Amino acid sequence: MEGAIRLLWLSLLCICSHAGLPPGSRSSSNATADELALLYFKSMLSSPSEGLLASWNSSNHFCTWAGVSCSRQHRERVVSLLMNSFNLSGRISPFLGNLSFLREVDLGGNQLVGEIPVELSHLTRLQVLNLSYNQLQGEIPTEIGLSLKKLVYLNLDRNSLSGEIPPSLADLPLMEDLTIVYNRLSGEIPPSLGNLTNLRVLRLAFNMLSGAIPSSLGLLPRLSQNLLNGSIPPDAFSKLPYLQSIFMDHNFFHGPIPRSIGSIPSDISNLVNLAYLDLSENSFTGSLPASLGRLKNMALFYVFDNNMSGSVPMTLGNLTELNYMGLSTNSFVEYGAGNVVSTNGDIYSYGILILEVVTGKRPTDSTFGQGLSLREYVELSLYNRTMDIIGMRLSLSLKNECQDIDIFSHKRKTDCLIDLLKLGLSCTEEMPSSRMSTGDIIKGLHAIKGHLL
Ligand SMILES: *[C@@H]1O[C@H](CO)[C@@H](O)[C@H](O)[C@H]1NC(C)=O
Ligand SMILES: *[C@@H]1O[C@H](CO)[C@@H](O)[C@H](O)[C@H]1NC(C)=O
Ligand SMILES: *[C@@H]1O[C@H](CO)[C@@H](O)[C@H](O)[C@H]1NC(C)=O
Ligand SMILES: *[C@@H]1O[C@H](CO)[C@@H](O)[C@H](O)[C@H]1NC(C)=O
Ligand SMILES: *[C@@H]1O[C@H](CO)[C@@H](O)[C@H](O)[C@H]1NC(C)=O
Ligand SMILES: *[C@@H]1O[C@H](CO)[C@@H](O)[C@H](O)[C@H]1NC(C)=O
Ligand SMILES: *[C@@H]1O[C@H](CO)[C@@H](O)[C@H](O)[C@H]1NC(C)=O
Ligand SMILES: *[C@@H]1O[C@H](CO)[C@@H](O)[C@H](O)[C@H]1NC(C)=O
Ligand SMILES: *[C@@H]1O[C@H](CO)[C@@H](O)[C@H](O)[C@H]1NC(C)=O
Ligand SMILES: CC(=O)N[C@H]1CO[C@H](CO)[C@@H](O)[C@@H]1O
Repeated sequence: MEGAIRLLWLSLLCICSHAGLPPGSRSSSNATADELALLYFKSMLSSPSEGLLASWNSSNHFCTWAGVSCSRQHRERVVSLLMNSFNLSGRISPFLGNLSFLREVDLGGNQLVGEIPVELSHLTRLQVLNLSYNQLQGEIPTEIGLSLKKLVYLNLDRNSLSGEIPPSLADLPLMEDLTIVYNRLSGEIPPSLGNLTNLRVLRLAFNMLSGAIPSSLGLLPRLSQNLLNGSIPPDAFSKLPYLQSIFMDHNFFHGPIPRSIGSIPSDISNLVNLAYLDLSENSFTGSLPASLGRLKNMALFYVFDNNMSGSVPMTLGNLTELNYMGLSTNSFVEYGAGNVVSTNGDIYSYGILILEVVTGKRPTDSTFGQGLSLREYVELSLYNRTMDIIGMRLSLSLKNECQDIDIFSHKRKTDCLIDLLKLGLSCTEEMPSSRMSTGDIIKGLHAIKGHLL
């Protein structure tokens, strides 16, 4: 019965729409243009037992309707429509495009179907558009890029959008966050996206994108799990001062890691914000650039499952924020124990790296005559000569701090260094099976960091 009434009601809506009057509106001379547009917008939606849409009725001013906010200066003009997770189903009405003062539209997390109406491109004041987590289909209207010049945030995540990424999206100079993960986009990434110099987040993973990466593309954050292949252009990451994460894992990228990932002019420090660099499970070759050591904020660095070689640069020891590092399944030269390649070797290298960073010595250091290895040196001196084995640089900074900071903090730091050395020792056990697992290393590092804070 209810279904039948709904059907009748819907067909009535259609008739009304054709007549130019939205359902439930007062006589059009009374309703403002924005109220009418909202009523048209509502007429194409439904929500279980009306839900939050129940408040969209004529006994309340439309500026008080759930999700609607109006401008303070222009009283009858709607500036934001925040209806995330309102349980809305139905389609997005083209009349939404009449709400020309809108700055923010969030319809994410509903069950909307149909296409993105091209009329949204009339919303020239729009800064935020969130249509993610719906079931929208069709192409991304090119007009969005041509007209919405103020757009800063565009999220179309988890829909069923198809076609290519419109190159016009590169004409949105203020864009900071562009997310179109989990759709059915195909074709290549438009080279022009490299012009979005304010872009912090570009997420295009889980689509059907293909082709090589255009050399003009200045950044490639979070490009994980696309069907992308090609080598990364040498200057790929050079001009993106705000870039925080690069996820390019699970693709078909090959060739050397671009030098520009780590090439930061000492004063400008291009990628100084980079915290996550995941290049794992590709086919990268070549060695790790020493300049990676300049990415001071790096917390995660994964290059496992590639085909890289050479030695792991000492400079990685400069990455004081680094909590996660994955180097396994490459052909890196190991220090000390021959050149056996294995996942355990990865842990060994990491352990040696820890010992190197803390002691400030290399395994080849002349201190280790008579067959004494770096590991043995640390093992022998760990408890009674800690300050001797802690490297010059670290120990200087500890001593300096000792002068102005309380002694407990100094002791805590020394204890942490001892813990770190123990971790290094455990990772460099002769028998691979006695070495720590990656999980335990991470736990250990977290515990150490916890002590320091
Ligand atoms: C419609 O407008 C007229 C005058 O323009 C006013 O008298 C009347 O109260 C309004 N009706 C409603 C429902 O706002
Ligand atoms: C109109 O909205 C108000 C506020 O949410 C609500 O209390 C009232 O029941 C609604 N009226 C109708 C006819 O749905
Ligand atoms: C959405 O629907 C679910 C189940 O139908 C309900 O639990 C939830 O409260 C609804 N949310 C809103 C915002 O109406
Ligand atoms: C409102 O939107 C409809 C549908 O896009 C359009 O036909 C109409 O011209 C618009 N009205 C105004 C005043 O912009
Ligand atoms: C956009 O919508 C998604 C899905 O509901 C939500 O997770 C996300 O936080 C929203 N973005 C913003 C900026 O509110
Ligand atoms: C980037 O912008 C400049 C100037 O706006 C333009 O000349 C150039 O063609 C654009 N690059 C791409 C790849 O679209
Ligand atoms: C890795 O590199 C070696 C030597 O360059 C080559 O023979 C091998 O096929 C490569 N493996 C993969 C998986 O690319
Ligand atoms: C980074 O580490 C290397 C080798 O450990 C060292 O020579 C260099 O001075 C360090 N750079 C900075 C900026 O700390
Ligand atoms: C203290 O260091 C000496 C070498 O200087 C070493 O022989 C001795 O075993 C160490 N003691 C402990 C308890 O590790
Ligand atoms: C593995 C893969 O997808 N390879 C493709 C890389 O791109 C070239 C040209 O675009 C294709 O020919 C390959 O098949």
